[in-house]
Amino acid sequence: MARKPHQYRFSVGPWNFSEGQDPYGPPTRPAQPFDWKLEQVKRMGFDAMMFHDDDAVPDLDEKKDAQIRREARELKKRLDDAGLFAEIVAPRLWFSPKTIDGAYTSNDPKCRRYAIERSLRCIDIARALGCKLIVLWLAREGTYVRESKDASRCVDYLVQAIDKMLAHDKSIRIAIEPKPNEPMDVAYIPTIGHALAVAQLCSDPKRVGALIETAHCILAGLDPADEIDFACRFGKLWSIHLNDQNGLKFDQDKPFGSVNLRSAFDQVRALERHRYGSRGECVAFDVHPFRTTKVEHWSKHLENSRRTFLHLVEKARSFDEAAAKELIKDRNYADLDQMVLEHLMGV
Ligand code: GLO
Ligand code: MG
Repeated sequence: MARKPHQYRFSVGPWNFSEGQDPYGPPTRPAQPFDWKLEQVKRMGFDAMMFHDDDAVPDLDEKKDAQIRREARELKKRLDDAGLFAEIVAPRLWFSPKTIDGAYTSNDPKCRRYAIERSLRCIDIARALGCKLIVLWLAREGTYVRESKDASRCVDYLVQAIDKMLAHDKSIRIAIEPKPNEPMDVAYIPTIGHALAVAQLCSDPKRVGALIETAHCILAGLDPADEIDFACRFGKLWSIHLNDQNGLKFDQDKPFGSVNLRSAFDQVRALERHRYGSRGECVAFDVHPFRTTKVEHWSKHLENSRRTFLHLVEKARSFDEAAAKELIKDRNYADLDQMVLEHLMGV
């Protein structure tokens, strides 16, 4: 019997309304307050927002616990009023002077302690927002100089930090977002396999999973659809950042499908195959506007990514699986290849 198709829920972060600055030039759009972003998310009909801890509570390092909790509760109320929820909260562990040499894997024990303390505050914020999923993008966990750190000891540091977080709140789950490089030359958790291996060393492996980002898989030279399949086989895909990336260069965060529509189709097909979203997971687009984007087109990259995604859901659901099966049985991959192309071209 055919399974009933499920609906997807969509999520976006305030950082996805970026102002166009790059290492070579200043912003091209004026900074907007959080309320403007919230308004855009509501207007576009997205379901949820993603937060860094300091998107939710700015300057939290300067604030006392009670104030942090109060501000987070106020934000929760604004989200409730807007009919939105917080999908994830992620500690921003790459801005502070204390994370210059890494956060959990810094060579300085004081800095490692800061990173853990900050992560526990992040969990407090998530709790006040009614959010159970903490995302760890391990931005600075890696090296510029190979000999500066011991990669094996760094695995222990990562596990120790995650264990402290798991112990701080028994109801949260942690999703590791792998990325092979940028800002680091070489990162310690470059792929989903690394993330899931680290999860196995933690005190409660069931509560440690992954978030996959398309661009990060491509930067690692991997196929995003295969990474999705791999994580889903372990029941570990708890969030996803769909976007696109034109080869091996800086992390581009282009609109979903804008470089490789076929790969985007394969990613959607993998999500459909595993009924991603039917257990409450969200589809997030970690995309940025082009630097050239005018103020009046500021949200287009998000709306367009969702449009492409939904079209591809239709394409995945209308793909002639029986015909594909016959071609596979006959090892006629030439016609299978063409069948995919013609299905995408609508001919
Ligand atoms: C950067 C990451 C970043 C994270 C975000 C949430 O390359 O994709 O945008 O997704 O900080 O942790
Ligand atoms: Mg991301």
